[in-house]
Amino acid sequence: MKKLLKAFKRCAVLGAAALAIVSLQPVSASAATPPVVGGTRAAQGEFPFMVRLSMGCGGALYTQQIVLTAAHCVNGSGNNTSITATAGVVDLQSTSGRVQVRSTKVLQAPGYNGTGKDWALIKLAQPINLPTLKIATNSQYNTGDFTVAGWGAATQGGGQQRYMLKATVPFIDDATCEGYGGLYNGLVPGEELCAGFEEGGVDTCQGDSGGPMFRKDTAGDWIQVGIVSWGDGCAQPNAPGVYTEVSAFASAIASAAASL
Ligand code: 4AZ
Repeated sequence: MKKLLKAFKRCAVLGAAALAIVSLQPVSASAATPPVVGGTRAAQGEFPFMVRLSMGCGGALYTQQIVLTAAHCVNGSGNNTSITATAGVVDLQSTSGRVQVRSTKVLQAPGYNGTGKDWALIKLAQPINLPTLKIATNSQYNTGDFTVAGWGAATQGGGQQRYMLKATVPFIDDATCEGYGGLYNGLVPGEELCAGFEEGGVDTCQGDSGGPMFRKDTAGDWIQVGIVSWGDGCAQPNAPGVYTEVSAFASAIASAAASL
């Protein structure tokens, strides 16, 4: 089980590395029916905190100089100048407004072993002058409808995307999620949140990993409640997306960021 999950995640990152994107994800219900498009294009500037990472993952600006992403998107902790973060654009090929900054350090979640704790921080060489995304510090926003966004595959097994896609996915409670069985028996309820539609059709996918799942808070500001982590394929029925439960790690993330 753990091995399966790890293999899946590793595969996701390697696959994405070729083109480097994350995606939201429509999938055909069957060969005979038209594709269900679960994602739509994000507008330029709509999610200014979104980051595309060169290994083929997503992320979000936790501060202007620190990106919050998934632990399975990085190799470990320490000095690391090999990652490029791209921000400021929905079109990765547009040079207008695009900001690209290298990493200096990576901090993978303490205790990460492939199950749960799927978060990591990447320190950038320079701050990026764009809005940051605040993170949930308690469970009050861990239900409802969530927004997901990224440049990952738009169909299961498909290519990475040039333009950022977005979608809305509803919360699924832990018991329902574990009830899907298979890989979902490996859910870590205190550390992971599930979201998606029982019927499938809308989901995150390969290359969206590390990107944020977010919603509005009572002040009307975006707040990050999840990090794209894993799933059994993409947008299949009874196989929702699984997200790192950010509120469970808010203190650890803040301490780690202060140490970078
Ligand atoms: C991935 O491979 C991946 N459907 C991300 C999200 C989901 C599945 C796979 C959820 O990066």
